[in-house]
Amino acid sequence: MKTFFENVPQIKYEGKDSKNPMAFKHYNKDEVVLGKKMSEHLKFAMSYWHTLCAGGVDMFGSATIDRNYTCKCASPLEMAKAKADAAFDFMTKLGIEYFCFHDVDIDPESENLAEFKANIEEMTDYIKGLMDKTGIKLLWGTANNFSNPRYMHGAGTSPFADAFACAAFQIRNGLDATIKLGGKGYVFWGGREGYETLLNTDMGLELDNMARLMKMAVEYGRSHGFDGDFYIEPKPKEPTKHQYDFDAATVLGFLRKYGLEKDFKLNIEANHATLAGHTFEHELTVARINDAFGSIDANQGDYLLGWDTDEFPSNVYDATKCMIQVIKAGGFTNGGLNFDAKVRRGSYTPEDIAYGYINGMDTYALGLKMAAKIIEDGRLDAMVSERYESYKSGIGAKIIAGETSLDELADYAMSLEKIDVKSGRQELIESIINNIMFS
Ligand code: XUL
Ligand code: CO
Repeated sequence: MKTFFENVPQIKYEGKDSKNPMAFKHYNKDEVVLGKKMSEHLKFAMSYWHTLCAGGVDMFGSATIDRNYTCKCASPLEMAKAKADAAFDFMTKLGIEYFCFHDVDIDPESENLAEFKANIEEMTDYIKGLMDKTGIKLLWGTANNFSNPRYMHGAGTSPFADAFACAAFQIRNGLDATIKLGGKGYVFWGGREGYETLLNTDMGLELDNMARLMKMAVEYGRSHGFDGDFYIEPKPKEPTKHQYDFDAATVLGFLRKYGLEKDFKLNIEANHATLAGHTFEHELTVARINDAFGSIDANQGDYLLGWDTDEFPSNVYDATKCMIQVIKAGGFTNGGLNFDAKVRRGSYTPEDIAYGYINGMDTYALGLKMAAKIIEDGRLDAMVSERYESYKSGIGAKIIAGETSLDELADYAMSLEKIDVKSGRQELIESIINNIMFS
């Protein structure tokens, strides 16, 4: 029988000189980098929604990608099962060990909530069978609390309690599914948790309610055996004008205000970082230094467009800077690297999806190798450490130890004949990085 990814062969590592488009040039899963296999460092995951569901619809045009996984005459559940077969076929061919999903990605949605719940139970049974057969694992699950019209004003932050209750229903399903499939993560991405105008919005109540819903989710999850991490995935805007989970720093403030920081970590997405006016590296650093680094949604935006283009990552510099942060954070524990990325609308064949993943995985394999080279070289870390040398002795050491006062510092400043402030050496550092990467 014809299968969706029939033109995608088993993808093997052939090395950097290979010209085979259906082969990895850099991702060699068993190769050891900094004492760990590449596959363990990277923990690649497939996003079910972009890979199996997105049809290429945009504001000006309809779907370009055929998403019929079996005869169009099939029932919604038969279609969902055929889609799951295609998903596991694709992951097996690419050697991707994890996947991530929203409830509605795997499950024919129904306005009859009892039927919706029954469908997800049937589909998770089916997917569990595929997981057992292939050894592929669930990285994280989530609920799509943003597409259905009932969430037009938000879900956990909706002014309408009925919509809030529906969000709770979907989160319970999402958690049940995640627990059943052994997932170690559950994501909250607040797609419509924000506002269009403050003129009709009670921001205080909406944020309190969002926290209430998250607390209920934690209580439910923990009492039903979920021992993984809850994640918030920051994003500043789109679809709403302003989203409450604006960026990593904003989310940390929210988690701490409501006492949620023990259960929640951050899922940092590259394109969301750039939409917030930050680099991906910045958001990862904020998460890391606050012990909140959890997982990654890997993709990239377009420098000229102000929305979430979710392109497959191909920028090796960004991947390198990302992997430096991942390594410094001690690597992934429950999290991993989910390709929240889609092919362009004009790249409408199943093979294009494979090319996207192959290049995305190769980009991160290169990023990992480059990050390891930069760390092993040691020059960058040494320069950073030297830059803060003044805090290792004298008055600087007293500042760090909390053993000085404003009075003592002011008198010290007045006694200085020469103020010691050195060059930042940015240009030199950038040339050293190029030298390490391309030597
Ligand atoms: C949307 C986005 C989501 C989340 C999961 O921008 O990134 O797909 O990753 O809901
Ligand atoms: Co995402």
